[in-house]
Amino acid sequence: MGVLKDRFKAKADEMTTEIKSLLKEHGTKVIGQVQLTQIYQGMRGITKAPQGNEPLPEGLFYLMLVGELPKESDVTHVTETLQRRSHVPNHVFAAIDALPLSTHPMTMFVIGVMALQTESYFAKAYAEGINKKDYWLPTFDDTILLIARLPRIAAYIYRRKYKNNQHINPNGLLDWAGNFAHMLGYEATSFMELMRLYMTIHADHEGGNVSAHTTHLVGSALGDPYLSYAAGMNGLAGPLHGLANQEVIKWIFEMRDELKTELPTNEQIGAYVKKTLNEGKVVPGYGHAVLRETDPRFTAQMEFAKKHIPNDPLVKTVWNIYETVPPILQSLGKIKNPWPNVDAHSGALLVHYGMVEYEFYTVLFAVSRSLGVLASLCWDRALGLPIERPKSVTTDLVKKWIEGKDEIWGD
Ligand code: NMX
Ligand code: MLT
Repeated sequence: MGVLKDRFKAKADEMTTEIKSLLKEHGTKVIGQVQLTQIYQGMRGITKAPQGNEPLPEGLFYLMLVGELPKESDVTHVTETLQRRSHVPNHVFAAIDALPLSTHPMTMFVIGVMALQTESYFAKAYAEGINKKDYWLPTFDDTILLIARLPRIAAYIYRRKYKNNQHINPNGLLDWAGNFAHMLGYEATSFMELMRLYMTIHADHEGGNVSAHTTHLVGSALGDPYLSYAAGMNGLAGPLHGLANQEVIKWIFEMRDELKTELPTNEQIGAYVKKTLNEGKVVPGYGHAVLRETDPRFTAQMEFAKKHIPNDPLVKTVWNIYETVPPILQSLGKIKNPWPNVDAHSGALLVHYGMVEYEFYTVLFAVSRSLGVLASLCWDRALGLPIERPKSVTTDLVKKWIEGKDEIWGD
């Protein structure tokens, strides 16, 4: 872990100095205006983060921690660091085993993470009175251990719930995502490649999405990485966020059942979309709070499918839905982004390789998301970011402010 930790520390020190000097010189500069609609619409559009790219997930993790593209040896170093720390204590499995098999996999997953919280270095160090300038150190150690262990917990849940409790030992020679595929029970090279892509593209999406923001928020109260990540994953389990990936496949399967065809025509899809909307439901996998175009992660998966499985009927249906849905959503006149998001494509790829248990899909998203939200948490601690506490006002106060009778935006 030494090299990664040293490089992270060096970067964090540099950034701390830079931020201090920025604040000293420009601390009172106004960076933008907040409109009333933004407050009522979830505080979006206020911050932006740079985009990443698409290497092995370990490489992306290195990039998010160190801020530089890794060399091959750096990626290998991260892989080996994670491999050496993947042991999960038995009480975590016992906690999962205590739940009925009918429990949703995301509930099992978050309970598994919470059971693992017994291992938190940060919680122990805080109880022993750690100096605040050193918070980042046990946060970093927790982060590495948690990321190393999550695939094992997730695979345990999958094999327990869907494969008669027949578990598969880790393969210490494989990379993080490849080993995850192996423990899930999928040995095909193409599935391992899919897992590497999947784990990379779901890792991060700015800091404002529900799971990242929740992890940051809970971490801002100095919740350790286990508490913070588990909270974030409870956010991911919402159907408008990460659970949308299961909803997409469920929706397509229901459509195929109702229409009694494996490959519905665009006309049939259009009629089914209108029926969904008339029933007051959302079309899962479409729309986004921030993006205003086809999600590049959808396109990355489409490219993967074009290369590996272009004739799969479910994949073709996903592409036909892509042709059909946007004009219908657009015609409603209220949807800001009628294009598909990351969740519109992922399930069809998994089904192709035999992973048909769609209730499990959000757990895959969660394992990947650990890379982004935990790298961010290391940065939060290294920069000494404060507790988050947005001002909260009533609609009565807003009305008085509009009438000029109250001042609500002061300190
Ligand atoms: N189907 C039907 N209605 C929609 C959809 C959709 N796919 N997307 C947005 N709308 C509605 C939305 O419910 C709202 O209706 P109303 O005014 O009646 O409340 C209206 O259009 C305006 O919403 P927007 O401002 O365009 O979208 P918002 O930023 O509020 O929501 C999502 C973004 C992603 C929550 C929304 O597009 C949605 O519910 N999509 C379906 C669920 C989904 O795919 N979520 C996954 C997002 C990606 N992820 O992984 O997290
Ligand atoms: C995500 O990856 O978290 C989704 O795109 C949702 C978002 O960014 O709000």
